[in-house]
Amino acid sequence: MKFTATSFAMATAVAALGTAAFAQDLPAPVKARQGQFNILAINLGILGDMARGKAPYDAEAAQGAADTIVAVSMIHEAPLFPEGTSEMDIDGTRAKAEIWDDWDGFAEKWSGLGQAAASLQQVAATGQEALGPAVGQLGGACKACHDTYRAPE
Ligand code: ASC
Repeated sequence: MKFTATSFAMATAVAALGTAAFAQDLPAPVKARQGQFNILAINLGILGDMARGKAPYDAEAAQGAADTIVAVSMIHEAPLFPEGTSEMDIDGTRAKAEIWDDWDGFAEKWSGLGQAAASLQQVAATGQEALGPAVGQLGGACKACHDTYRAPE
C-alpha cells in the first residue's frame, strides 16, 4: 500500500515535470501572436472552403469570417514581436530574425494583409463567386510574408 502510494506520488511528480518540460512555455507576446495567426487561419479556412465549394456558401458566415480577419489585421504588431523572440533566440517560434532586421518590410507585409482583408470584407456577402479572387488575394498576402519572415517547419 505504502509502495503503491509512493509510486503514485512519484509518477505524478514525473508527469508534472514532463508537462512542464513539454508545455509551450512561451513568452506572452509570442503566444498572443501565434493566437492571432490561428484566428486568421481558421477564418481563411472557412472562406477557402466556401470559395472552393467544399462548404456551402453562407453569406453571414462569410461576412463574419471576413470581418474577423479585418479585425485581426488591425492589431498593432510591434508589441507582439519584442526583441529576443526570434527562432534564433527561443524554441517554439518560426519568426525569423529578418523581422527585426527589416521591421519596415515586415510592417509593409502586415499592411498588405490589411488591404487584402478590407477588399475581401467588401465582397464576402455578395456571393460565392466573389470569394475565389478575394480569398486568393488574401492567401497571397499571407504567403508573401511567410516567404521572407517565417522559417520552414
Ligand atoms: C492558411 C495558413 C497559412 C496561409 C498560407 C496562404 O490557411 O495557415 O499560413 O493560409 O498558406 O498562402
